[in-house]
Amino acid sequence: MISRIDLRGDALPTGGALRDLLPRAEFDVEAALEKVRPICEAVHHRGDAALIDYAERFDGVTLDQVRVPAAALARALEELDPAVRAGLEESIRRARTVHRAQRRTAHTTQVVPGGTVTEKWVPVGRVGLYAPGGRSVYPSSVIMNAVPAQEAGVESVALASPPQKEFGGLPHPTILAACALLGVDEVYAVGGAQAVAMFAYGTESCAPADMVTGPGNIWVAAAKRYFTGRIGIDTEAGPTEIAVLADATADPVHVAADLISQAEHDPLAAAVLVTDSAELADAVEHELEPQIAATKHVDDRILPALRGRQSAIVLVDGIDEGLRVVDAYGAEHLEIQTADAAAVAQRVRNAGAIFVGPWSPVSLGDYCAGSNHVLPTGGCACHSSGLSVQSFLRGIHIVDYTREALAEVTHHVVTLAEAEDLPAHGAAVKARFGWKVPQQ
Ligand code: HSO
Ligand code: ZN
Repeated sequence: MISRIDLRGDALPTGGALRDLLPRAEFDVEAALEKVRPICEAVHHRGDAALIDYAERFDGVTLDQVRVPAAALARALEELDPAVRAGLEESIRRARTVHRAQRRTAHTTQVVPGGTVTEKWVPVGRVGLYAPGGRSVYPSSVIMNAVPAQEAGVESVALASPPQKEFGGLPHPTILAACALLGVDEVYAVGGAQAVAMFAYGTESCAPADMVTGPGNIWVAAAKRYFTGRIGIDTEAGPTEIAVLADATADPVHVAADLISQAEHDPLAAAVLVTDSAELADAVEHELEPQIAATKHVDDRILPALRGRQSAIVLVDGIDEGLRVVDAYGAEHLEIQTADAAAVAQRVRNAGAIFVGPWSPVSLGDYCAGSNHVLPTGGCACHSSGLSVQSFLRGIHIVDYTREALAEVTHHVVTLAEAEDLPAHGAAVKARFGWKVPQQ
């Protein structure tokens, strides 16, 4: 069902060698780049006409416009199941509480008397959010993208999601309803790489955006890579991952349920259990079968995910070694199911988000913890964070020196400029003092 990697006994390898022992799914964004290039160029040159052509070709719908009319958003909200509406509203409320607390205020540092540097935080002007269609219609992801952008103060927030044949060429109604609940009223029925291109270049209907965020398939990831440097992006989203660091005190029923919960997303999803208890490993494996038998998405997603090379039970000598393994892996989601879980969680360095103890499953974080579920995958947690208010802010330094404060440091500037063979740099300062270095 799920492979085992036994790292007990010998000393663990270090650094990259340890990481290489923990295989990941193939997700070759580079290969997809070649395919998205002509799509992006077509959108650049033909604008809305190209978007309409791709909707016909990839989504099987004939659109006469790509912008979703306001009435369709209002209707989707009216027709939304009240229980789903209540769940989305609670999710939005909790996410707003957490993300509001992430706002940053300007800070001024007096470097010397008369010389200050202020760092002010300015939201990105316009953001394009992407919400997938098909297998992954997640209104929760609309929330996780829109809330941090809104709380950061982004003035213009638009969303694209693929047109759905069964909904008359509109994006899925729960996506539209989530937009309506969030106050996102600029929505486009555009999917895949072409949606990223629409936001990057702009078209007749859609103004260009400064940044594109949100999960998507490999084509969306490739388009984000294509536009890197031109627009801002969040990290490229790969298949979802859960790692569980557990000891003998963990409940195998919980651990198995949580592994299955993320395997449910995708045949390439990764479920990794790291434990120092062979008994727990056996019990979890034993528990997987009945739980899988009782759920949906078994043959198309859960079984291929658990059997895939990206999923494993990793046996280690102790929790210290387990921590080294989960740090080397850098999971998108990491659960700590050990004695004294909060203390163990404090010692983790690499993870997109950490879920502590038996009552904080990843599914809670997916919907209603208040935390963000757009998180770094593929080991990017070693250098990047999940989506937050910070993702949508730019810190701008404001340098403000008086004549005296500049005079005092001029000799250093001139010396450093000369050391770099850039005399005009030094001259630009000396010009203010009669082309001389002022006396100290
Ligand atoms: N676990 C997914 C997000 C999600 N789960 C959406 C349910 N809906 C990646 O973090
Ligand atoms: Zn999930």
